[in-house]
Amino acid sequence: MSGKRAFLELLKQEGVDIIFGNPGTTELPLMDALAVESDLRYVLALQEAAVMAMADGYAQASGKLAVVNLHVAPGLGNAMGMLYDAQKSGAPILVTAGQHDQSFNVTEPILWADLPTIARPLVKWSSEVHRLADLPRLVHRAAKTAMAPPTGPVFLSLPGDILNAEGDVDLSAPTRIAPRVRGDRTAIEAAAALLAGAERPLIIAGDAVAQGRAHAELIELAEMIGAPVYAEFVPNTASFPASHPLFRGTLARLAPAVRAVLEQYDLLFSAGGDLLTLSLPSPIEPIPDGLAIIHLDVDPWELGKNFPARVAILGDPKATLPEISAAVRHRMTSGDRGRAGERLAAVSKAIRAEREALRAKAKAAAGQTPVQAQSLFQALGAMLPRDAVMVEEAVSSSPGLRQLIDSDDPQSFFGLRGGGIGWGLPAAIGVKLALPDRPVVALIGDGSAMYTCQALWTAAHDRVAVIFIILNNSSYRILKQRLNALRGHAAQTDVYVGMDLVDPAIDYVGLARSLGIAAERTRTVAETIDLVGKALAAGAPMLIDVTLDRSFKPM
Ligand SMILES: Cc1ncc(C[n+]2csc(CCOP(=O)(O)OP(=O)(O)O)c2C)c(N)n1
Ligand SMILES: [Mg+2]
Repeated sequence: MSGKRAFLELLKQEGVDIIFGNPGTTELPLMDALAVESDLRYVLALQEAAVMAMADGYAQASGKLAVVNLHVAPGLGNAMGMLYDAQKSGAPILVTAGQHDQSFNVTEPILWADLPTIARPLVKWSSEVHRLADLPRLVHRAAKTAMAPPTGPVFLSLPGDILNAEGDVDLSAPTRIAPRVRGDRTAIEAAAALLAGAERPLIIAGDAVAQGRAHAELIELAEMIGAPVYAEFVPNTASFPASHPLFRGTLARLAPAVRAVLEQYDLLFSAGGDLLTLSLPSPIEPIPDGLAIIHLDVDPWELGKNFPARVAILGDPKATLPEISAAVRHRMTSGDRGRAGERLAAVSKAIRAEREALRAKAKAAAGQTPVQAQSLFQALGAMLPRDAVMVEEAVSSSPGLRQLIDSDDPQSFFGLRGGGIGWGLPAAIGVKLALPDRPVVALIGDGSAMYTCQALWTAAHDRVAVIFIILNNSSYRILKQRLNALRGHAAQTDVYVGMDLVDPAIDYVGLARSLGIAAERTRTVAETIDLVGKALAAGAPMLIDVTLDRSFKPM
């Protein structure tokens, strides 16, 4: 068997059905093998950042191994920003790149560099194949490592001489590490003792809850102790059903805002929640003194990483939460149960009132032009079918999004965890490829869309029916907000250098149409909703460029 054929057979053994890539000469052996391959689909993206983010969306939405194939050092280089995002979201991706023949590399040919070294800081494991006989072991090791909790990207360099070599190849077989690791019994009892008697508990729900499909298990615990559930600081999954009465929305990424919330509580239970990825330094400690922390996570690195945990449990939420709930139930006195019941009623009532107020405010502004983002989200929330999947890179427009659009099942929402913008537009394509029967709506900032707008061509070419909504405030609004808050020269002179996307205004409609996507500009919520309805019915990709309010100063 040839190396190139063996590689494809190995991927199929690993359950792979799509390779996301952008080819060059060093990938030609692979492209040659794909010419006679019918079980693996090659999805071409026209820039490597788009390739990587598509694979990320696909991996997250499918829970399966995604495969990426890039072109030597510049191809890998272009993909690095999105590889960073994939690392932060723990997307299981086998990133591969073609390399020159090993005997040629000593001359330092064009595009050559030491690829595993470049990829290494952003992946769980990084290597190169040096003998055809090692190819199966290394591919299986790569796939096993990417899929092992905590999941994440891995890198494998594929020299041309390995792909072109012929020999007897034993394909061997995949390994999957069973993910349902149960937490330590003693730690579970210690956690239960704290939870049963807590006066003012809160829960932060993280990605592991959605990835492990543990909504029901977390709901059981939250209702039992009457605790509100916050989405973690940078939510990139629906870690809790948005319409549940205890869902309190997303915490901010700034220490003072986090502290203001946490000060209301005496016990924090983090179910795989991120503690804490903040976006700016602050002299204010986000965690108040006296807030006890119970931290459950699939990744030992995250446990107590920044703040000491009173109880740290290494375990999978799906497997461990029922044991915690059982232990809490066993320990709760009738007094505890009474107080928890009162909390459940009071917290649900407060959350309902808050949500209704937010909805009413958004509705009241629905006729305004330019469009207010929250009014658009409210209207979308009211019209989208229950199985709609949101992909979010709304940046400064994101507050309130999770409360205004009900994303209720674990695959119903994907957001930008890593912070490297340009992720959302291609990620939405990957999500739709993973969930072809569900409507996928991507909410993308105008600035963010420009990093990877080439992905629109892939949506057109591969008929991937995503509805792309460009939240167009013709600016890097979040940067203006942050710069204004610094109260420096920019705030005094009202000059914001490098943050206005005007003169010329970007023609997203023309851009999308040039790449084969139907597109329209809208100036009202009503027009936008009307178009979304038409796009849903058409089942084809569409871009809607919504002119948003660009004001950024606090009222
Ligand atoms: C790869 C990358 N480059 C630059 C940045 C810095 N950055 C963060 S937000 C932002 C602007 C986002 O603009 P837009 O998508 O229009 O959202 P808005 O702030 O207007 O809501 C920039 C440039 C980043 N996070 N990632
Ligand atoms: Mg913008």
